[in-house]
Amino acid sequence: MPDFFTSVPDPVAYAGQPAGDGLAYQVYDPERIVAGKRMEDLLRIGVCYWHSFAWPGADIFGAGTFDRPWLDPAMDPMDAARMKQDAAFEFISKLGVKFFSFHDVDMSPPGDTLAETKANLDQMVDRAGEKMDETGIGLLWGTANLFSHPRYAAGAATNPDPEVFQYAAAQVRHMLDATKKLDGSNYVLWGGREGYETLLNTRMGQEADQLARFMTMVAEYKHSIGFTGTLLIEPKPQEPTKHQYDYDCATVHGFLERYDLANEYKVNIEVNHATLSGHSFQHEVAYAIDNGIFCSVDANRGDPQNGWDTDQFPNSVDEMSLAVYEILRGGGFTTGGFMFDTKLRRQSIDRADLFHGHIGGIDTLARSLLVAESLLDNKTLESVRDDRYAGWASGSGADILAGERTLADLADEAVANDLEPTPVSGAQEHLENEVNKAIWNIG
Ligand code: XLS
Ligand code: NI
Ligand code: NI
Repeated sequence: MPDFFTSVPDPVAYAGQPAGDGLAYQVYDPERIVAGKRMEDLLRIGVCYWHSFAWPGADIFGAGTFDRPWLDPAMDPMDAARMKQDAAFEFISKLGVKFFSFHDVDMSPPGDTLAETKANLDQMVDRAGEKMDETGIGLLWGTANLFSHPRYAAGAATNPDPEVFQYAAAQVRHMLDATKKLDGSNYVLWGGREGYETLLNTRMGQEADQLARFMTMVAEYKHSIGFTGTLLIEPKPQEPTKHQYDYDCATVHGFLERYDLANEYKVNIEVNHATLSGHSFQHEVAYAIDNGIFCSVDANRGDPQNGWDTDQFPNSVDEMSLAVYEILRGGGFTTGGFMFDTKLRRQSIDRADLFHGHIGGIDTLARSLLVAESLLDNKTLESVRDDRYAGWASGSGADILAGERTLADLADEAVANDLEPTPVSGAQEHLENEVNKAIWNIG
């Protein structure tokens, strides 16, 4: 196919200043060294296939609005898949980022039988492999769509019907094979419809056991084929089901511990899912890092007035900086990265709009990274946190943590010494101002 995105420079470059047409990076400079690493290697930016190329811009009240010729139902499905793939790789290489992610159904059409569906996927995956070799673009993660087809209306692994579980197993096996073939860094399981609408017809305990069995089989298969990427769960509290089982990082962590899977899975934290669960994104990242399950991020944002997953492009440095700070403090990404699980608004119908969304979001992340570096270098938060917890580093505090004191012995000592702890300031406003200073002053 001839180029589709003809109105943008190839590639979009770092300009360091506002570009008149907005089609240049102001902050994202892949070569810039931040915290000892190239910015590109730290951020590990990815483009998603589904919202960007497989979604027509439809909503529940209206049809697609976007200019995506490959979604025309009159086209031969494999021709359409090839045209879509060409446009996707053109977009990603023009954007100048290193990764992408996809679901099986984003990349290839279903056949009349499961075997045909698999053959279509294999063909498109081989073709994607050639494109990846030509462009140097890598696969951040692969995943299987276990939620769109009507067969999954009552869940995939948590479906009351074992045949649906089996169908899902076939899909995941094919996508794990595909992800390995494309040398993917991770494999993601987002819960999809693993949850419930009403307890009137649901056995929660039974469904949890089914989900755990499925995840155990996935981990076993991963090892049997020698796939070395990381398996990821993507928590989400609700939507599409009223109550999703993978509610948030803490819920997922508890589940993994309960079923002895904590060594096999980490989390892919989506910003919009974090806020839907009533947490901040920073909270979810910090929880995952502190509990050893952090791996990757779906970078997007919600709208504070909407209670659903609006998947908007990230554009708040204030919100992102604190989360990126936690990521950097935790040592940065290993196999994970920032996947743009983002969609355009339905009225953004120009081909260049997809670039504007990504460029703004990537610049937001790049600037947040610089803020995070400055907060870390200046120990703005760490020196205060160190002082605040200093009592636990030695003396009685350290003894308590080491298990060397009992409740009774602490109580006796408190009475004998007439203990009277002195309150100290939490200095929240001071710290908020310090964070703002970093955001405003960073070069
Ligand atoms: C939906 C999820 C989905 C996953 C991939 O809310 O974010 O897009 O990232 O299945
Ligand atoms: Ni996501
Ligand atoms: Ni989402």
